[in-house]
Amino acid sequence: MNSVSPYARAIAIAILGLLAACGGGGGGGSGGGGSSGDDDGNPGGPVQLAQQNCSFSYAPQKPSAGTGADPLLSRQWHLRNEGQSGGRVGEDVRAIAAWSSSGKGEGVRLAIVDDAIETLHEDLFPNLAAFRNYRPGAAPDTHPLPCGPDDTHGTAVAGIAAARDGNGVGVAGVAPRVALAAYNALAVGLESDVADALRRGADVTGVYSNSWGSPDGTGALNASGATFRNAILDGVALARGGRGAVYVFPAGNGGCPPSVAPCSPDNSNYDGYVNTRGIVTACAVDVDGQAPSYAEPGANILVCGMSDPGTSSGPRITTTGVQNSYRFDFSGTSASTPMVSGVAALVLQANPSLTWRDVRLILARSARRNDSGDPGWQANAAGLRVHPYYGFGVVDAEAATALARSWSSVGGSGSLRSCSYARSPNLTLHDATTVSDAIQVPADCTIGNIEFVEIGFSATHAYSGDLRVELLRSDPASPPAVLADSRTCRNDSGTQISCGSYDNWVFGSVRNLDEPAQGKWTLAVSDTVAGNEGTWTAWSLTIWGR
Ligand SMILES: [Ca+2]
Ligand SMILES: [Ca+2]
Ligand SMILES: [Ca+2]
Repeated sequence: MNSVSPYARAIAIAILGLLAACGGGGGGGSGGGGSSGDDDGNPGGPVQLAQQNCSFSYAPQKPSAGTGADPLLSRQWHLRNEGQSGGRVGEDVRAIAAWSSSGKGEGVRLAIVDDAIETLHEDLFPNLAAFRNYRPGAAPDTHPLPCGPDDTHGTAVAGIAAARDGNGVGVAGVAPRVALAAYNALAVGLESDVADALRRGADVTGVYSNSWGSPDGTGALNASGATFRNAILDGVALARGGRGAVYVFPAGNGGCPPSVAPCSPDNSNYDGYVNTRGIVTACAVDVDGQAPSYAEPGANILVCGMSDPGTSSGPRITTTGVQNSYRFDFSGTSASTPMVSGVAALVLQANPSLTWRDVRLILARSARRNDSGDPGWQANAAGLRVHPYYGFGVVDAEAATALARSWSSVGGSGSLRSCSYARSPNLTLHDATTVSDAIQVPADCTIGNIEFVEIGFSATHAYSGDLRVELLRSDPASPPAVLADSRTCRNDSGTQISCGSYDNWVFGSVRNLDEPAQGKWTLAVSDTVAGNEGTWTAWSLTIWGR
């Protein structure tokens, strides 16, 4: 069993802040961590509660769905921003516009993979289709209910994607009639629990929304395990009868606000979960359409949702809270990720025949260019504008569902092609110098439309944080992709730590979307910090597309 715990659990802690020990129920048995079969909870059956040693208690009753307007809908500026919370009118994900023209997610299943989710919440239960509890001591078919006030993250995430609309209470999710699956996979923090949840119900699940990742804000590389990556690759290849599931992950909250010094900035590509091929990596923008103070750049970032600015002022996100409550303070890329997931569900409702690759392309091509005057926006060789913090922009549910209805499928995993190359330059990395090495992709790589690029990188170095790594294309010309930047890595106490080792570290990039593969690809590596040198031993380039 791969030990996932430092990553999965700390992710939830770091991105959301509040995943503290919940007591784990009684006895610490292992009954809830199994991965046997498809024994998802059945919302139609009797309510089974397994709360032990918890400060929260629940009535074993199922809330009924009422009718009427959602009283907090007007506070959900992220669905339709009319300036009600300040900021720029129109900085939103166009969800309400999409509902009237397309639908609300009916017929699509969306799974939330998180900590405990209050499945008996009045605004979640009406959409509940399945649930599973991975908490020790809890039988697998009991509701994954929060145990105490530190256990609030999953409930907030679930409401953003999938709270019921038109039921006379609370809020509305981005896809408010989607079928919700609630998986409490971070209860223990085992990668095997996460992988189980990411495979669960795969025959009928369109979207898996994940608001967790590696520990944030250290600047260090954190690898994912093969158990995780295989779950993703199997899911895109095999789920939904071979059309594949859409896996959405957050870019992370490990950026550096100007007020923080010293700071160890993350790049989203240092997180081996969220830079995995096959997933949609979601960034966040604030009510003004600008990057929050916690934003991480990353060549792997595809599209953004809305969230808070990361400062004390500025609106946050309104969603469901624990103990049948509502909250107005949810934040980070944990909030923007379920918005992107909700839009993906609306896209699948608009056209259920779409594959996971189609959905990625539709989200990117229909995204809205926020913060449009920012010089970070640059056109790639296919003419698509892309930004290091925003990917292709903010998801636009109305434009995405419209594009989905007329989309011709590019196929699923079975028709995805790749070309792969490797080099062993063995170049010395001296201080204050840049060395580069090129791969000439020949014409026999016939990929005309790139969908994803993986760059493997190996170097021996006394302090890997000294290195800046950039991927360059000159023919055809494309803006450079910064894969890693020089930084000092630190732990939570501010003590300098290792940034990790580049032992075939795989960076991901979407920045070359729709470009042809053929041509010259150059990797440039700089050591920008005095002291500590090393050797660039090897690199590889794998181009995926059609
Ligand atoms: Ca509601
Ligand atoms: Ca991060
Ligand atoms: Ca150095």
